[in-house]
Amino acid sequence: MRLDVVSIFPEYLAPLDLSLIGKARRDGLLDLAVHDLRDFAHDRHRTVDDTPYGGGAGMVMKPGPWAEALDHVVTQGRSRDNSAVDAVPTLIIPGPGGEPFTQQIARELADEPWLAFACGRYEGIDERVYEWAGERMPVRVLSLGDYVLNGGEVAVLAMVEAIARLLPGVIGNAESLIEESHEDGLLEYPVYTKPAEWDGRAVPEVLLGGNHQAIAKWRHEQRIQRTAARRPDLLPPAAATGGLAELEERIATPADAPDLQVLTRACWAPEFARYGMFGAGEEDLETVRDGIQEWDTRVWRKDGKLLASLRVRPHPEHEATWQIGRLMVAPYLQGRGLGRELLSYAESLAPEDVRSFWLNTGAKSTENLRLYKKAGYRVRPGEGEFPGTVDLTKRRVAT
Ligand code: JD8
Repeated sequence: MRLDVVSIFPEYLAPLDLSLIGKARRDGLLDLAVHDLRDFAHDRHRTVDDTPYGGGAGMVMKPGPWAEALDHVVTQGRSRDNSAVDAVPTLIIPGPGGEPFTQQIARELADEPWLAFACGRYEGIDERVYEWAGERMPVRVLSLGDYVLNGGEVAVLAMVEAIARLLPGVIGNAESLIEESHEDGLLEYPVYTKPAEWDGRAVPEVLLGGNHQAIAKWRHEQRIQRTAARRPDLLPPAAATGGLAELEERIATPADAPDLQVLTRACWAPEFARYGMFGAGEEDLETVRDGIQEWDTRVWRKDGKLLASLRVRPHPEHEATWQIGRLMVAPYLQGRGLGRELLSYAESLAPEDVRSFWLNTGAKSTENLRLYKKAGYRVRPGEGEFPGTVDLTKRRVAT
């Protein structure tokens, strides 16, 4: 990735020579150039600012030097090897009034081959520079947060670090990128290291037990609790306020098949990790559509996003038996009781003549098995409907 930064304080960007970003530059993963705006002001005092039209405090940055500096960035960037003759950077102009910079935007910009950053100072840059640049390259005005800085440099330092660390090879083990705050909408879990006892304070027992499933479950719950406590705004409505009632329920149609396929794969991924087989997650779109035809399939959405689903039907081989399947909750919503709600709702859809309920799940799907047993289901002896699975049944209690 090529990065260009223009500032009247180029030394402000010196921290980008350090640490992982500095190493990425030395390893050729990042081609970063910093330009001094004053090099493009040709009067004796290399003036880059002047008084604001309409009066008021402070000074405004002149358009001329900016246009010349950005022209230079484009020309110099195009002169680099294997650069297209008409290549242009995406220009990022930090400003307190800009679109909030987020992890999502960092991910988007990390896919760009060339970024340029314009660091303003004083009261800001003459507005005509934004228009001029917008006629030549994509321009995004981004804000670091709802507070006022003296210039764009600090914002550029933060944005470059947030973007560059997502580039392949910059962070040692990319694995660690997955469970970070804001990566999947949840804050990170608490971390501990030796000694196990410090200042009379112990490390949580579960972390010392080596049971990776239990550790994963504890960490996921910690992330939910922290997010609910510190950033409830990050939690989707259902999680924040509770329950399916917050979501729009509909009977699924073939149009839901693509989203259902995605949700199924997301929910079956852990199964894949356990069994090395994807089960339902391998279904192609046609099979998903057939499923929607053959079963009464329900979907729950919020702002159009598919967050949960289930399907039910009279069991084709067992008399007066209600078959329940594909109880699915979006991974980042799991652990909040929605699965329990889906199960009881699936049972409530059973016609009067049903006398028992039928489920199937992975023989090693501990969370699912715990949920179903808690709801009164018993595992039927022997292998279930599919290899590596078990069937569970429960007698219907007359209500
Ligand atoms: C660029 C000039 C200073 C801002 C008069 C103070 C970003 N989250 C953020 N807060 N502040 C900035 C930011 C501030 C800047 C410039 C970014 C260029 N200033 C101005 C308007 C009020 N002074 C920012 N990203």
